[in-house]
Amino acid sequence: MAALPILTIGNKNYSSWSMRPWLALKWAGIGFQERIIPLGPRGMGPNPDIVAVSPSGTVPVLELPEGEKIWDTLSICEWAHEQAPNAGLWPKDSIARALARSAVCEMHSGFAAVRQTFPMNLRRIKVGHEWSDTVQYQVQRIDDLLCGLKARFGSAGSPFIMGDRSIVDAFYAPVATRFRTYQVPVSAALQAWCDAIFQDPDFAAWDQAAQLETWIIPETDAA
Ligand SMILES: N[C@@H](CCC(=O)N[C@@H](CS)C(=O)NCC(=O)O)C(=O)O
Repeated sequence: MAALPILTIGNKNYSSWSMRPWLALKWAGIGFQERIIPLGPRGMGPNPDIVAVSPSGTVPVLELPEGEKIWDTLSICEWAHEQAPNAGLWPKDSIARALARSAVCEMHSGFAAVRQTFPMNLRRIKVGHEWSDTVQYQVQRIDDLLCGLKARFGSAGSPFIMGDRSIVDAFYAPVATRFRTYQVPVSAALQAWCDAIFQDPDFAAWDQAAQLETWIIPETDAA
């Protein structure tokens, strides 16, 4: 059997960047092995176990059988699309694809307030969490962005943003879990998309594994 690429990820409970390419690879039907390196508390400095396998010192990183390493979430998703161009990770229409990429890049380089105030923590439900106007503005932006794309480019029979399960869904799936964890109210349309993510079998497998992990980052659990 041909050697498989190895995706190194952080704890499934906490590592939002790791979840994204893991979903994209699953959705594209690309076989891979998985290696988990538990993340330490924030501010601890470079993790030597991650530095040993990842040029950027961050996870996720995908190591191809010939030894090449792809060390960024979006690059791994792009590689997955190139391996399986008919899987629907990007839409076929060029305008739809350009706007889908814009949404993905907006998450890749933005929404810092949402990410900081709502650290991903799949095992947790926190009632009474508070957030700033800036965070609320970003929550509304995410709601408008995803629902607007779905209204324009979604398909009637599918709950996903661009019709097929795409890199947009993969990039925003961790946000759906943040809204669940911190009980953030969203529009009915966005909630329907969040519920579709939670019911997706690949997401559910990740979530279940996260629930069973025993590593704990106390700082994130206390946030
Ligand atoms: N821009 C990077 C960000 C990846 C990232 O920040 N990963 C975090 C975990 S979610 C990490 O590896 N942190 C290093 C550490 O916790 O030691 C990407 O898109 O892959």
